[in-house]
Formats: sequence, C-alpha cells, structure tokens
Amino acid sequence: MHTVDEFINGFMDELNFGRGVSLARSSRNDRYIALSKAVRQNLQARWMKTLARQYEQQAKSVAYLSAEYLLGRQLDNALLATGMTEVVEEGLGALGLTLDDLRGQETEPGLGNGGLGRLAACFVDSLATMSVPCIGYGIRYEYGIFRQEFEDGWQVEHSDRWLALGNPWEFPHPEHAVTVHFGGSTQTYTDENGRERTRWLPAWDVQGVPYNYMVPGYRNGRVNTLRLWSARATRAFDLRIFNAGDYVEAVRAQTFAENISKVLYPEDSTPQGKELRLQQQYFFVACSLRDQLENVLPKQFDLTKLPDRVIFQLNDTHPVIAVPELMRLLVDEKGMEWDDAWAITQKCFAYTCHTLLPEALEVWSAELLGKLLPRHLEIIYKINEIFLDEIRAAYPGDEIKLRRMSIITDHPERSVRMAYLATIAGSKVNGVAALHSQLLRDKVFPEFSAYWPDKFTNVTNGITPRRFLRLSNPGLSELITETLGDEGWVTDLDRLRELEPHADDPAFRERFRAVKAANKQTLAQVLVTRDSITLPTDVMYDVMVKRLHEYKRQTLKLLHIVTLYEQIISGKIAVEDVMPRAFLFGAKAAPGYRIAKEIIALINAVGKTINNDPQVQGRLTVAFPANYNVTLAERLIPAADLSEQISLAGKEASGTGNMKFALNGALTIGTDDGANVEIRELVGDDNFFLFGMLEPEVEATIAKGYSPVSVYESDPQLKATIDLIASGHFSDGDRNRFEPVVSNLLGEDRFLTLADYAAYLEAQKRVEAAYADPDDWSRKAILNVARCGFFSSDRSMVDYIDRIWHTPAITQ
Ligand code: 4GP
Repeated sequence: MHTVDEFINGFMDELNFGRGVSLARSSRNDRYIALSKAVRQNLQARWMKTLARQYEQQAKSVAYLSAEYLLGRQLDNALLATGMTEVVEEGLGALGLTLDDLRGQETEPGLGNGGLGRLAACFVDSLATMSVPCIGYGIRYEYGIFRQEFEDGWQVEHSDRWLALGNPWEFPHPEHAVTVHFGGSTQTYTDENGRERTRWLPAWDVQGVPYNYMVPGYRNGRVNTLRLWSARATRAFDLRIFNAGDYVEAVRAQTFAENISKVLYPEDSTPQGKELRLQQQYFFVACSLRDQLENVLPKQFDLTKLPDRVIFQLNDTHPVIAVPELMRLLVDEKGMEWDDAWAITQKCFAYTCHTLLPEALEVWSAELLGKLLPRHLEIIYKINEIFLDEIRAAYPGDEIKLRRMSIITDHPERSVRMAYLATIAGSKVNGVAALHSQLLRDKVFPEFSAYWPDKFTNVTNGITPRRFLRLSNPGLSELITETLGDEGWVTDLDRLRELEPHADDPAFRERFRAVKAANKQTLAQVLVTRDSITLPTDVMYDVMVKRLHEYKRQTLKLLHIVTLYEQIISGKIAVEDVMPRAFLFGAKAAPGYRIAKEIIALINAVGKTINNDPQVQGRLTVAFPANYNVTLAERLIPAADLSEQISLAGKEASGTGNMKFALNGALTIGTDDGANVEIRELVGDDNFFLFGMLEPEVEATIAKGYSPVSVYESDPQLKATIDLIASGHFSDGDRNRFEPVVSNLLGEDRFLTLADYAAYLEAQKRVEAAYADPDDWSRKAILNVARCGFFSSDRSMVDYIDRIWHTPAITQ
C-alpha cells in the first residue's frame, strides 16, 4: 500500500466491508477505524516476518513484565513508522476528509498512571526500532487511568471508557486463553520415584485472553508484540440460576472474574482493593509465564536453556510474584529439583526499581498472600529460608543483618517484602538515574549491595525521540533535519550534537524561536477548543506537568505564583515590572490522596483569582487544563520555555518529563534530583537553573529537627504569601477552605517546601534575567536540544542490553 490509489482502495474496503457503510453514510468513528485498519495492514506483514525471523534465529528475547503501559495514541505512530503520512493525507484529501480530523477521534489507551508506564511504552518502541526481540506483557484494563474533570476547582474522577467505540489496534485471541488459578490449599505427596512433592489444589480460576498489539519499529521493517491480558470467567454464567430468575446471582462469578482486568489500579494504594491488586498482578504474570513456556518456546524445549532464550524484566515490584510462579512451574509442574529451578530462575529475572519512597515499595501481608496464593507463599518462605542460611554463614551471629535482609518481616504484621524478593531472585537490580541508583545502593538496599556489589547497576531512563520530538514537534524536527542534512537523528539522537555550532548563528536562533512561537500558537488553539482556556501567546510558558505528589512540590510552584501576585497587590512591585508569564499545570491526583486533591483545588482557586484580577493586567496567567495525558503532553512540551523539575532532592527517582522538555528546547529550573543531575551535567551549568538543597543537606536538615514554622516566621515574604492563602483571599473569604494545605506546610512540610522557597525565588529571578535577553535564551535552549541526545530511550536500551539482558538484535 505505497501509492495514494492503493491507500484509497484499502481505506474504502475497510469502510465498505469492514464497517459495512458507504463513505457518505459513515460516521467519524467509522472513518477513523477504517483508516487505522488500512494503516495497520501495512504493519501486519512486517509483524509476521519479524516473528518468523525471531523463531528461526532462536533469538533470546526480552519479556518485559509491566502492570502499566501508557501508550498514547497509536495512529500517528503507525503512520510515522511506515512513512505513510503523506500518502494518507493525500488519499484522504481526495475523498474530502482530513487526517487532522480523524486523528482526533482516537482515545488514547491510558493504561498507566505516570512515569513508570510511559517508560515501558518508550522502551518497547526503542526495542522494536533496534530490531531487538521483545514481548511486552501487561493487562488490558477495560478502564484506564480515570478521566479528570474539575468541579468548582476540585478533581472529580470519571471512568475512562477508552474501548467504548472499538479499538482497531488490537487482535484478540480468545482461542489462546490461559487458565489462572487462585486460592485453595496445598498438599504434599510422594511421586512415582519416591520423591516428596507438593501440589496446589486451587479453589477457583479465571481465564486470561490475550490481546496482541503491534509495536512498530521506526522504518526498519520490524514489528514487535505487546500482549495484554483480559480476564474472563471460566464458566460464563449459571444458566440454571438464571432460569430460576436470579439474574444477579447468575452472573456473579462472571463479574467477579472480569473485575480482575476491569480497571487500572491507581498508585498510592489505599487498603481497599489490595486483594484485587494482588489478583491483577498474579493474573498477568501467570498468563505471561505460561505463554512463554507453552506458546513462545518450541515444543519439548529443554528448560535448562531457558536463560538463553528469555529474560523477564520486572518493571518495579508489581510483577514480582512471577518469581515464585516460575519456581512453581519448574518444580511442581515440570518436576525439576529445587536447586536447578532456582539457578534458572535467578538467571531469568532482573528487577528495575522506580522509587525512593519507602511507602511505595510493595509489601504484601502473608495472610492475604496465603489466602490467594498458598503455594506461592510456601515457595517464598523456602526461598527466604535458604537465603537466610546463606547470610547466616556469611555473617555468623549477626541477627540484625538477618532481620534486615529477610524477605519476611513481622512488623507491623507478617508480610512479604516484594523488593527484597526481586533483589534476591534477580540477576541484576537497577535504578533509573545515576543518583537514584546510588541512593538505592546506599539507603534502600545497603545490606544487599554490600553482599552483592555487582548485582546493582544503573540505567538512566530515556524517552523515545519518535513520539517526543519527531511526532510531537514537527517544526523543530524539520529544522533539525534541514540543518543536519538528513533524518538520521531520529534513530541516532547523539547526532543532535551537530546543532551546537548553530547555537551561535543569529539566523538559526531566529528560526528556532519561530518554531517555539508556532508551538505556542498550536497549544493555545488546542486549549481553547479542549478546555475553553485562553492563553496569551507572546509570554513565557512556564510549565509543570506530572502526577500530583507532595514530593514533586507543586506547592512550591504555587508559592512562587502567589508571591508574585502578592507583590503586585500589596504594591511591592509595579505591575509593569512583572515579567509576563503563563503558568501551566497538568496533574492528576490519586483518588484517595486527600492533600493532593486539596492542592489541585488551591491551584485552581489561585488561578481563578489571578486571571480575573484587573490589578494583574493580564501579566500573569494560570492555566490548569484537566485530564493531563500523553496526547496533551505532546502539545504542551514543545510549547514550553521553562520546565519545572523541583522535587525535593533525593525523592524523584529519575523523571522523564524533564528529558522531554529539555529535548524540545525548554530550559529547566530544577533541584539536584533524579535525572536532573545528568541533564545539568550534559547541558552545562549556564544552561540550567539549579537551586535548592542537595540530598545530603536534606538529610542534615531533617536530622537537626526541621521547623517549617521558623522558616515562615523568619521570611517576611513567605509569611505574606502563606498568610494571603490563609486569609481566604482565594476562597471568597473562607479561611477554612485551604486550611489543610496551609497547616500541612506549617505543621509538617515533609518535603521541605518552605526550606527551599527562598532559593527557588532567587532562581526564578535568574530565569527572568535570562529571558529578558531572547537571543541568549535561544542559544541556551538550542544547546539543551543539542546536548540531550543521551536521553534517547534507544541509549537506555543499549545499556540494558549490555549490562543486563544480553539480547542481540535479529538480522535479515
Ligand atoms: C516513576 C518515578 O517517580 C519517576 O521518577 C521515574 O522517572 C519513572 O518512574 C520511570 O522510571 N515511578 C512511578 C511509580 O511512576 O509508579 O512508581
């Protein structure tokens, strides 16, 4: 399908015979689906060829186990991968349709909460582009991350019905459904060889139906697979009960089973739903392991060779129950000896940790695990017992060490530390940025890293340049291609270095600025139609988009905004002296995270007041479009001048938004945290606005006994700013409305917002001074783009392959 006519024929066939409608009577959704199916046809032959080559070459593949994939829209990515965009635009044009209109019909699959899920999507994109065999495994949630709306400024969550109008990008295979068991008990018995064995007698089961998605490589003829599992009841419904008239009871089992893949579980877990969460985790890893052993590997495969064929990458602790599951399959089902099975298992897993917050390291109560997965709990106990014997031998008499390293802890209740299980079982453990990996070694797993120094490694995160530059920023992409002479940078991002000399060329800077200005116009148009938000387009765009979390410190940004406003209304500065800026926020709060929701409401209240106060004369604008997602990110990031990466040092594992902004020519104001550290090293101190405490200073401040109230008392501007919020100025005089946020800041301030406030204001002054010189600002921005090639997820993949996976690319 390379010519316009071929495309038109393919599209019309899909419309007429696939959808059963004529062009004249077709809906926009009919057309979008027909278009997607016509485009996907171009990928299918490549897909089959890729799988065949992989099979012939008996290639080792990555099985990426991830509870989340935040994919973003598929159509544009498929068009880019196949190079079909122009043909399609022309073909649709000939039919009186536009690509722009039809792409707007796609609902993005929001099967992730944030960074971790988006990272998984970038990684599978890079592996396909690099011809490295990979199968991504996850859950086909019927409802993805909630759709956020604001009511009176407060976040309200709505279910995300992303499948309601059909999904042209998936291939269901109900005939390959896998059965997954739960509950029951275990039993020991003696086998025919007189060996003592254990069998699991489960109480109930569900089926996992695989849905395959194509993961196209960028113009390399490869397509990898993403296989997401959907739960369905083993027995549909009880006809006998139905006929007797109890319709609810008749479908109870079905509802119960289908709940497993019903909805993406929000991060920052609440106790409710814990059991469902564990069911989800076991469900998808059990399906995936069985799929590998029974469908992907050849029949009669010698399982002792498993590590030569597959590496299971554990994307955080969510899939760690795969470790005892593989042991169970090898020992109980395949009859292997424990030690042999353990040797294989240890080579087949590697674990990535994405956090430094202790509360985010998953721990499962032994009671719940025993109820849901009794055999797995036994296996975990045995892994732990053998491991602790090893530790006892290495450190005789050191009871404290044993307690510190045990997978099982008894406080506050008997539970299983999944991160420890992953560390013990994994061949490698990696953090996601240099500082993070160091802190993991030193603070989170000190005993383990002392015992196994070589097990710990770092792979700094990356982002796919296909989606986050080539697709999202066509203007800058064109400028880069023209300047470099070809498009090779799309798969070799280090080539952006060639832009460096142009940073000093006034004509190039001028064009670079024109691209940014055009991106602002585009964003402003999107926000008018999407959110009825009007933005000035000739001001600095200062953007903070990410999950709402206290450690990320959206409140620090807010304090800055309120400070500027307070200075205007109190007459401390003349409004003409305020640098015009638009502050843009995008953030979802976990539904059960109360204070995060209060912060959202406060940002909206402050925005409403400032945007409508004539004293401000429109110099400050606050915009908070609801429902921040990948699609919106693709518009916001290219339009940004300033990227806010202001987490408390030592709390953000890496960040990937920070990389996207820098790559798109925004300058960063940021703390020395996560991947900010590496961004600053690469782009240079002069092209990055650093502020705030360093991680050791944070530790020291807390150790000394941090008192936010004293900071407040001793800084008159901070006091005036917080007092303005507390006075009810942003809540129609209601002093109670935002009292929780205020007392949280003054009472506890866990993430030292007030301690970094003065430094942040000072850094913002440096930002203003720099922005006042547009030519120099452009120079800095261009250098950011030129020096951020390192943050391509292709480079992350090279690091994973060298340090952890050892999976060569396939050839031919
Ligand atoms: C995130 C981290 O918070 C972020 O720093 C990192 O860039 C990202 O993972 C990818 O590594 N963690 C999560 C999570 O999204 O759910 O723990």
